[in-house]
Amino acid sequence: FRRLGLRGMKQRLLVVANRLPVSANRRGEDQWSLEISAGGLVSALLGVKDVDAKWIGWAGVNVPDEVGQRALTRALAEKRCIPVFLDEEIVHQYYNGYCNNILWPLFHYLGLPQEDRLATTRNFESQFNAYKRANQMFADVVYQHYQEGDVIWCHDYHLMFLPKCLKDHDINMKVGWFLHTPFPSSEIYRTLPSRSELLRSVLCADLVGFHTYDYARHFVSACTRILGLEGTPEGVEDQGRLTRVAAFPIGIDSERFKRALELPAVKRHISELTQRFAGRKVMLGVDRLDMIKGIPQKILAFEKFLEENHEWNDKVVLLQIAVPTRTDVPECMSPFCALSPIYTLCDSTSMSAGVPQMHEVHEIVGRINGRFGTLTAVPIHHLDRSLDFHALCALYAVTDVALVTSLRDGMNLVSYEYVACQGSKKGVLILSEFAGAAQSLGAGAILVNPWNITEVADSIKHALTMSSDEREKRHRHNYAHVTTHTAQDWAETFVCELNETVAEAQLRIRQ
Ligand code: ADQ
Repeated sequence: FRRLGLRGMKQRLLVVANRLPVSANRRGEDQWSLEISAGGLVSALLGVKDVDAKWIGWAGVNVPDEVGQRALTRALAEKRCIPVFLDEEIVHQYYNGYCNNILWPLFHYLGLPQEDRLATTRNFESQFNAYKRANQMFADVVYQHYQEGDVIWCHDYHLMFLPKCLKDHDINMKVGWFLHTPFPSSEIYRTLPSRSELLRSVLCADLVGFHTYDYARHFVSACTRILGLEGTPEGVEDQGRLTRVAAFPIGIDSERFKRALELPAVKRHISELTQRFAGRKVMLGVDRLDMIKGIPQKILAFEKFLEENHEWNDKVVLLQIAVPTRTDVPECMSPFCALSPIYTLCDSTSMSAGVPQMHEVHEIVGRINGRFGTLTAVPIHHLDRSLDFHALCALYAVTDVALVTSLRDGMNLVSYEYVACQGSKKGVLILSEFAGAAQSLGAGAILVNPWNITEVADSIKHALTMSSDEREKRHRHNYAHVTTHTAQDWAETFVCELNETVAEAQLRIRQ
């Protein structure tokens, strides 16, 4: 409370993200049913004391009529959410196009799809214009709800133009922007045609945050190399005005996971799973079906492990839970055509996954199960779906090894969630060195290059045969990190830092 420096008042916080943390279903002309999705950001902000937060974002549905819009606005108000209404065309150009077909792959060091490259280049300008229009629509809703002193926290690559829109409207707004994905090396970033305009807009924010120090450093180098501005240890300076740039690694609400493990329903799941897989080691992958998550590479590595370690056939099972996300983004580079193998509110729909990748994964899984399965057991259980929270916690708890092999990932919360649920089992985490989480869990996890399937296969063997002493030691390190660097700390630190940054800037002006 003191850290927020609010002198007895609750800090009003407007959280602006592409998606609201709800799914909305229309039940009639003026009837909506809403379900809150408890993503990382939601639980992070719920845990921050003395903050009065409201959400501004798109509800993920097209509502062309005014009756529907008014009804949805009313229903959302009860959940402290404020909708931005985007029509189908703008969603297509801004969201499917510019955000998910251009920024998402670029920020994850993946190339554009070969067949789409020219079309993307041709459509670039119209998609960028739609992106700016959409950002302006978010800003318009912020203006309607803004009160002096509010903190405005903009999230992610969908809203890089928003800080500029807000500051153009009122220079005194306290604006922070946080990126949930990696920020790529300036050598990659500089290929973006709208590179300067986006950087200049982000620099309008008072505080710019990233998951890791490396992403922050890449951003500062992009500003120095592309805009010719001065990078300082504090951030980026432009004509005497400082934009503070820093790393704020996100965490999870680890207590929520620990509490869930005590629930009878979760205990029941755990005992069912334990019986079901008795006599076999269980390995787990939980990912969105997105090219950045490296699911095909992970399964190929598992195949290699089985090929080279016949004694493990029938004694280990891989459970891969892959929730399909977006299927309407023109797909998708094969994950193998990346530029460089040598590259919650979590927005549940912002991933360019797509049907072809699902087919690719099915094909590999079918082949491996055909090759190594028996009449009574298969080595891979692959599910194309999301699991509810209790089932997910139970799976995390019974698993001997978790495999997180993202080709790139801003942070990766699955690795944190797994560790939080492993209090008694002390399972092993195999973690991609290209996930932000590698910087915090690197000392406890086995780090791998996900492109090197031989290395991943060897790590699987190492994990399965690891001594209990080593497992214990590795787990202790990770558990201490996950339970002390929580989502609440992350959100509180960001908001505090934003308040302080603005206060210091005002002081400098007065002096
Ligand atoms: P995501 O790419 O969505 O987030 P991640 O951080 O792993 O990646 O979070 C995924 C969340 O979805 C986790 O809470 C997980 O439990 C849940 N989830 C995934 N698959 C699921 C399934 N099949 N069933 C049920 N739940 C599932 C983006 C960035 C990340 C960054 C986060 C937060 O891409 O790098 O860590 O934002 O900043």
